[in-house]
Amino acid sequence: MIWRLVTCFSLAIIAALAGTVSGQVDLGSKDAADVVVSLEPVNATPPAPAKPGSVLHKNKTFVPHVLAIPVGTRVAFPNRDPWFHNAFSNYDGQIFDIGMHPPGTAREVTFRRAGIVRVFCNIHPTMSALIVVLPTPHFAVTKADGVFQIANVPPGDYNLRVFHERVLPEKLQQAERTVTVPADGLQLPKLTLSTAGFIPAPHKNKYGKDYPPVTKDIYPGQVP
Ligand SMILES: [Cu+2]
Repeated sequence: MIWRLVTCFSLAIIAALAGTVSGQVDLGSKDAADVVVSLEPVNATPPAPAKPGSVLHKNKTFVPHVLAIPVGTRVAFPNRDPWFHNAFSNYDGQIFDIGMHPPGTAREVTFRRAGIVRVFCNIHPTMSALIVVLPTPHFAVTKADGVFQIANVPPGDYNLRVFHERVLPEKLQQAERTVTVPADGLQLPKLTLSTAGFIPAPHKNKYGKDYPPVTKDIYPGQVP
């Protein structure tokens, strides 16, 4: 009982010593959504992830388009459409393929390596998502106004990193910096990123081939 009280007291102290890190990203346009801002502890091992994540298949769209998770997180792919979907990644963040995925069911994948996982559907070429797997539980994804808040950050030194799919890797690297977070949190100066030089490129299907010119939805009972 005493130990339980001591533990509760210790957790209360840790919570009291954790602050909110907030700021805003400027992408040079009205839409500054889907920028992932993360704080990686310089000298501490981050705790294991707790909550599973999810990426829906809905209206032939992955929702959300950008999901940020700590390493080791399980992500479900529930299919909320009346036709089959698929989710796969052939990129080096983590290679996976959940196969033909019927309506009303969910498949799960655990992401065990930090990196950017580019997710596509092998049936619908317009579908894409990004799963940003981070070596830290301290992160946020911006909304359209670019504002972000990372709550419950313990005081200490952190590497601040950013990711956005239309910002070139060298520019993302230039935006990295070390920040010291005090016990009462930190308001960061505006982070300005540029999408200049980005050229969108069509992706291949899971066999590394171009998608067929006409894609057909596959309903339960149909032979793919
Ligand atoms: Cu699909």
